[in-house]
Amino acid sequence: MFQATREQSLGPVEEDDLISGEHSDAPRDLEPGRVQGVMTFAGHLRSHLSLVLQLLCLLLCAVLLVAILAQVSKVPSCHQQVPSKTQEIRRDVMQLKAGLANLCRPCPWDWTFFQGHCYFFSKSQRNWHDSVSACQDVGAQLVIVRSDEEQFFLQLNAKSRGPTWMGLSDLKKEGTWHWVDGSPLMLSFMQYWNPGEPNNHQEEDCGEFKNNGWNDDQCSKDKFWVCKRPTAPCEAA
Ligand code: MAN
Ligand code: CA
Repeated sequence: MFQATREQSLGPVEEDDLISGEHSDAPRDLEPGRVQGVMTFAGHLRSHLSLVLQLLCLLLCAVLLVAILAQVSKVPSCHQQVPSKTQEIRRDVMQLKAGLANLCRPCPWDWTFFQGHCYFFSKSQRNWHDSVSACQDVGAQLVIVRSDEEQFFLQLNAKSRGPTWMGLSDLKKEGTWHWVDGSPLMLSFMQYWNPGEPNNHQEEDCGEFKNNGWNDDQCSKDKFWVCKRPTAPCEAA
């Protein structure tokens, strides 16, 4: 219907003209690509060349756009990298802390932990004064007994090792016993002397763990010794 209407108003129009919407008054025989009113392949190509070129151009633009987008997505963004680096560092710090916590001990190697303190039981023997110095050299004291539990723990260890010096003497005044920190021996601890001790037999001014209790002996004798020091807790920074 539409075609018929146009043919009537505009005169005979080639089918291609109707499709392309073009209509020229130039003689048909002069148009290149048109032989005896029939459009050849070259003619088709020529008439659609600009459309093909436009499509090619569009395609090229699309390819270029995709290529640019692909490149841009590969470039690391500052906003993405900084937090990921920070997270990496945080993770490393957490791992190091966990490793440190595993290594962390309340007492040094070769020391024994008991009720919040560290104890060093010597393997060699020294006189009482050298034992006091040995403990001071490692930031400790020749042991001062503060509780019944501690006494039991120390006595048991000394019994298995042999006679062991403690930080107790009456060097300043015969018969008045003091610990190495200057504090007096409490009456409640007198129960730990072995039966008949302290007897000051041949001038005995230094205290030791011997068998099941305490004894006074000559300070010049070489014996094992026990050092005591506070624990060194690992700081959780
Ligand atoms: C015995 C007792 C003790 C004394 C020691 C000294 O065991 O006489 O009182 O201290 O010998 O070796
Ligand atoms: Ca004695």
